[in-house]
Amino acid sequence: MKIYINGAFFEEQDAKISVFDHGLLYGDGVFEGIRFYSGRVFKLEEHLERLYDSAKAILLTIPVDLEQMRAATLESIRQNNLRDGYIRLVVTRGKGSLGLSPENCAPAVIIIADSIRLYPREFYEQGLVVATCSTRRPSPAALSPAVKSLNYLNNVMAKIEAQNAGAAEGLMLNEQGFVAECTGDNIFIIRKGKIFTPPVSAGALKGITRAVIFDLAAELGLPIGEADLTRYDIYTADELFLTGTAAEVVPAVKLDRRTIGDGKPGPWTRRLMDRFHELTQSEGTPIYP
Ligand code: PXG
Repeated sequence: MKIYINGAFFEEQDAKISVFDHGLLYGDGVFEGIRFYSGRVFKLEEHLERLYDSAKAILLTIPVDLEQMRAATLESIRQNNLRDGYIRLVVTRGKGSLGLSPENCAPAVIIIADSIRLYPREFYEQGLVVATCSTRRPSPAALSPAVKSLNYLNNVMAKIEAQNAGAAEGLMLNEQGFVAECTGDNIFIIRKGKIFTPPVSAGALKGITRAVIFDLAAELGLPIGEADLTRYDIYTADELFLTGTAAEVVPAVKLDRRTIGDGKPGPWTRRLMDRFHELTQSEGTPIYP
């Protein structure tokens, strides 16, 4: 595997960053996870835009411009001869001194292009089991949930909680007790022919896959909107599904031992999954000329 660090490619065993990197010391940095399908990168521009927006929000100057980042991303996939997989873009505050201040740091850009370990097929056919975590999403006053930062400890704790509860995913609430999202995925319910998802102000990441669902709902004539949701709204929904770059669109059939709808992936969820799959196979930025 060839990994990009600051303009050069390294074999995995030589792809190293400093122990003084503030990404390691403080989780100070931002990242993106991007998928590519059949030789095309899905929603590349949206991911790049979010990366630069996240960096701007934390006063991190990415040392390459967006065009160079796009070129380096595509080159990372080509260097590894991949047509289907996952790319992780990471920008850390870089090597500095011990101490929180980033003033002497030199930001580092890391690009890892890899094949992807997919969720088991039965998750898509039978639906996931979800459990509510006691770990809450941090308040937007602490750190905007729109920033995709390297600080994922909160999500990691929630993921462990979900696994300990025997669930594949964990539902995270915000400080007010409204639904925010899952540990690495956005959440949607369908009730009486309408789709709802929490607003970013409730602690949800502005997911790229989430935005695709808004487009697909419009295309299918399915009314969609943002709403503050409680666990009750999920327990009593007709359908439930999660979205994320890694998970794509995945149905969920249980939350906290309550069966959602009839306990099977719902008809609208299936249509959205099918259309999403078609989109991933028909659009995207070409990797190879
Ligand atoms: N919420 C959070 C907190 C995320 O990290 C999403 C929602 C979905 O957003 P996109 O843009 O991908 O539709 C994410 C992103 C993992 C993993 O291992 C998942 C993400 C990030 C890092 C790791 O499952 N998802």
